[in-house]
Amino acid sequence: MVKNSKKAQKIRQSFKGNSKSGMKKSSKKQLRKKNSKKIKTIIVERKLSDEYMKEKEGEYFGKDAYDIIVNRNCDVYYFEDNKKKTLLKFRKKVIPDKLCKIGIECLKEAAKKTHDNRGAAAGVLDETKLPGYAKGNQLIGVGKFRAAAYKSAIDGKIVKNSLGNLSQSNIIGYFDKRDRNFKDSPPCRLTAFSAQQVEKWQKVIPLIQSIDKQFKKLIPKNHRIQYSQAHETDFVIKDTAFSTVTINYNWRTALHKDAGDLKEGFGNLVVLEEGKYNGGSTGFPQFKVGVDCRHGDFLAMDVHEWHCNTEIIPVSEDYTRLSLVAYLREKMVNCKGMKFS
Ligand SMILES: O=C(O)CCC(=O)C(=O)O
Ligand SMILES: [Fe+2]
Repeated sequence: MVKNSKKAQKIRQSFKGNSKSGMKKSSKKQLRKKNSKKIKTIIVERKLSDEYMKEKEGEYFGKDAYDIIVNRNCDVYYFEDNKKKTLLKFRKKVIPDKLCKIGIECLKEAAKKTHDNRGAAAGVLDETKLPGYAKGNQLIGVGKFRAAAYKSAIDGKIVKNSLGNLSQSNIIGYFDKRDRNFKDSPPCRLTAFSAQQVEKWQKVIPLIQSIDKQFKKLIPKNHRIQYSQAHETDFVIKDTAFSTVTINYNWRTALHKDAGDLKEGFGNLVVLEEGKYNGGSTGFPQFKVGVDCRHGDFLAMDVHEWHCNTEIIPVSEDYTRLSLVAYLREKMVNCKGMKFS
């Protein structure tokens, strides 16, 4: 009988080894667990020209602009000049929940504060989105998403002040520019949040260290370069490779590349959530790939490639999408030897 023959035994064994349906429930579970940790590799290509992308700077891209919006662990690469380049690495739920909660608690209000300096990311200039002080005044040197100055309607004076649409985007940590409101402001300094809300700033540092840990693990080469440059000065967040963290509240970015950060560095994005919303995926439309980065997830991304967000669609009445981008400001190195106290 086939049942007891050696051949049948062999068949049964190979069935056990290769087929999921031949497995016991517990080993099926183990496999699922293993697979969920598995890192998917995706190879992408530049599908749209650089000229086209430049033309679209400051404009929004919907989810139909992407072939894929990933929501599981993956590494995304492309080949250029015979080299394999990393576009992004994405890891689900790697930031401890306790630190995420502290992040929301300490940073939500600060991120809500509007600023006019996010350039293309804040979208094409729109009269209704301009800062109050510029409304009703004649703008000078008007570009697609920035004006160079404005003429005061009260006294006719020209105020040189680069401005764009308001956005709920702020920075914490250190900054490598003087404060335009203070004559004697030093070239490198603490940001307003870190200088004025010391307790919250201190509480949030373990979260920033946790972001750094992921950065080091996933993109070690760039981390090494960025870390050593960051530690050339005192303007560095503890033992991390970061000088600064951008915090965005429920804000959809338009097509942009980040500026002011170290070219050899990498962008490190974490999202913290409250309530429910859909969308808000972070995408690279030139490569037609996006990422649905959610609460506690970590996304290492090449912020020097064009990126933007899909629309954020509220589900619950109140919701929070707080995104944190940790990086090193490149001019910080010019403040070698300077003390910030
Ligand atoms: O919130 C995001 O997903 C992206 C944020 C971003 O690109 C930025 O702040 O420069
Ligand atoms: Fe960005």
